[in-house]
Amino acid sequence: MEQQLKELQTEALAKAEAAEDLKQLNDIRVAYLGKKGPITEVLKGMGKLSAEERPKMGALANEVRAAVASAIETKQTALEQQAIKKQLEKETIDVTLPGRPVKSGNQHPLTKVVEEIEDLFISMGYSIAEGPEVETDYYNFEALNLPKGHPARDMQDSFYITEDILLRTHTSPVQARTMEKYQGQGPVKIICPGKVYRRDNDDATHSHQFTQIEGLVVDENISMGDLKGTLEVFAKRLFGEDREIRLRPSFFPFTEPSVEVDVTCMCGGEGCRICKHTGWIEILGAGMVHPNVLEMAGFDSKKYTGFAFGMGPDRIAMLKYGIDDIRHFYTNDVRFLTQFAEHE
Ligand code: FA5
Repeated sequence: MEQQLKELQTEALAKAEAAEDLKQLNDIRVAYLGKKGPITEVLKGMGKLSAEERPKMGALANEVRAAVASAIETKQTALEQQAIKKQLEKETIDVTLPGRPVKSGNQHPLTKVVEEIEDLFISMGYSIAEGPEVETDYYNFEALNLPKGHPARDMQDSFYITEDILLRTHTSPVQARTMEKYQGQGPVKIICPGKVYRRDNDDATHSHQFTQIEGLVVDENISMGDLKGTLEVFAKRLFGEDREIRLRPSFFPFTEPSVEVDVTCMCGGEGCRICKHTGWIEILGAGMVHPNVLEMAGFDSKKYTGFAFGMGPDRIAMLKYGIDDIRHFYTNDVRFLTQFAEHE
């Protein structure tokens, strides 16, 4: 029996040592130390031993169990450490590898142009005002000297929500709202950028939704000369020092006199497809604030005068970047948009 136990020990230790993974090792543990294992089997024969030998064999059996258990435990620790090492090796980070570039978006060309125009006017002392895109008929038309039924309403085909509420057709209602807030006290010097909506048929230069930037200055002694000087600075800073502007008589019910403002084309005045061979490109509408508009907003039109202008940054961006179709701004093709990334 002693011989059998020692052989079992040698055999179990060798197998434990040779185990390649934790599963094999556990199988060995179950096989040798389990209730139905060979050591228990050997001990079943103890009954045949003399009273002297029995405790000796019992002690030996315990020693063998302890030796096998200890060998298995040692091997288990070794296998576990090996597994951790393998895992760590697999997860090693090579800090010398070059990083993968992160694809980041970029500013929309229209946002760029709007922000550039905003910065330009802020540098001239203007502040920014905002108003709602869903507007009342009163602010969009009536407060701008365009009562119901006025034929000039036809100049701006509108999306009505109810009889009195519509999507604003221009940023001019912010003029009226801002003047009201000032309660008849000048000076007012603001620009208001924002989205506007018209029932225009979409084509290369018209969109049913587009951007406008309104400008308004109200103070004592404001003249047409101030308007012209301001727009000249604006055009030269935005398009280049070599550009000129010209004012053509026009009509808006909320300004008197009214003008349309053209800037010399990038062709240098020789004439090209973009300026339709005239050498000039229209960029905005403007004029002296109509006395009726001043009065409706609570300003004394004998004391105060003002000028206002409204430009379309979509068309300005088209000119600045040489874009031939306004619809590119709204279809948002990534190939088009990424051309305006800062680093390019
Ligand atoms: C107006 O909207 C006036 N409120 C401007 C104004 C303000 C005049 C203050 C006087 C005083 P107009 O309808 O011309 O004016 O539009 C102004 C600019 O918006 C145009 O010069 C053009 O650049 C742009 N615009 C007009 N319709 C469209 C359209 N469908 N798509 C893109 N841009 C447009």
